[in-house]
Amino acid sequence: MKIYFAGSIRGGRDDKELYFKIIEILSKYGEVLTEHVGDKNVSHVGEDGLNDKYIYDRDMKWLEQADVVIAEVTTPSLGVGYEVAKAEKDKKTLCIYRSKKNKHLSAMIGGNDSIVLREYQTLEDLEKTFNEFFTQ
Ligand code: 6IA
Repeated sequence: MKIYFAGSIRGGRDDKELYFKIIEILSKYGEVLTEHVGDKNVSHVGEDGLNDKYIYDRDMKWLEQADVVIAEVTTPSLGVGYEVAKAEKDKKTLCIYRSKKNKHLSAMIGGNDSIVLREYQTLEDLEKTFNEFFTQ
């Protein structure tokens, strides 16, 4: 099982430690192709020394290879939105988010029947969500 995990990079790195923990949980279900998303050393400017064309080509290749795509969409990110739009065409796609006061999820995700959308607050919630998602 190849898993593409998407999370904000230039959209903001507030949740990078959470992404790391999510990737740890996801690793129980398969190979996470995008471990750098949870790398604490990757700042909002991205991965050191890699140019945008290299990153785009590499990530699109991984996205094609992936069996499932899981996106953490609490922090709005153009890149994550783009990846979800590509993935939903032909892959099982799960978007996870934490609802926050005065922050509303994009209707392009919230109103999208092509993806599975699950709200969560704790990692225990996520464990259950992933269990369901991977056993369906
Ligand atoms: O728009 P964002 O940067 O927030 O998009 C984040 C999403 O796009 C993630 O799910 C990644 O898979 C992908 N992505 C975007 N930028 C990068 C990146 N470095 N490194 C790895 N994945 C990325 C950015 C640029 C760097 C050369 C300074």
